[in-house]
Amino acid sequence: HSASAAPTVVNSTILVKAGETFDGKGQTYVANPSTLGDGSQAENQKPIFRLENNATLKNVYIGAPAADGVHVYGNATISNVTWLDVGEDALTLKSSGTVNITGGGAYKAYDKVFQMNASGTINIKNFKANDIGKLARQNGGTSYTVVFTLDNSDISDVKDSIFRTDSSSSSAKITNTRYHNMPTLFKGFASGKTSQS
Ligand code: DGU
Ligand code: CA
Ligand code: CA
Ligand code: CA
Repeated sequence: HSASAAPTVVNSTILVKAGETFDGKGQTYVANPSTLGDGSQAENQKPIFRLENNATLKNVYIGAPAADGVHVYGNATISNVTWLDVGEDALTLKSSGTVNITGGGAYKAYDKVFQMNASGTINIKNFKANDIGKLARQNGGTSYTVVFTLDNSDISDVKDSIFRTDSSSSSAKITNTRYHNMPTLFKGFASGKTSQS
């Protein structure tokens, strides 16, 4: 992963409207720490991008500080988006939908990369992650259903797990993925709700 020259400093959240596409064309975006957040573990930071239903975000690098990354309301397509240094977290599903993440990667996430705060599906494919706490986490203590999938990816130096939930109805499937230095793939899932091949 490498990024282009001078980053664009984002002072207020960039809105990608329903059905629209934001193509960063390889540009790097960072948060203004005094308006969006400093990318620490403090909660309630603002996102750099807010995606409405069926929006697409592509060809974007998110540098430091990354504040609260990307917030998604409904379905979204995330294509070739790389978080060079994840902030509080990288992407949050804020209202139910399916998030398809293809290509790109996430690095230096003290805790979570993808945060599922609503029911739905997250499909992660052709992705790289290194030096992270968890790849995806359903919001702690919630019982709605989340479907997690990971395919053809490369995940390394993980502190906790790839997928974590507290919900007995959530499920996770990992296929064709390489790992290095990771304690466990799945945490909190009911028996029969996970698979790996
Ligand atoms: O439980 O809801 O970490 O969206 C406390 C909060 C916490 C969320 C989550 C997030 O789980 O703020 O960043
Ligand atoms: Ca959080
Ligand atoms: Ca970080
Ligand atoms: Ca967050």
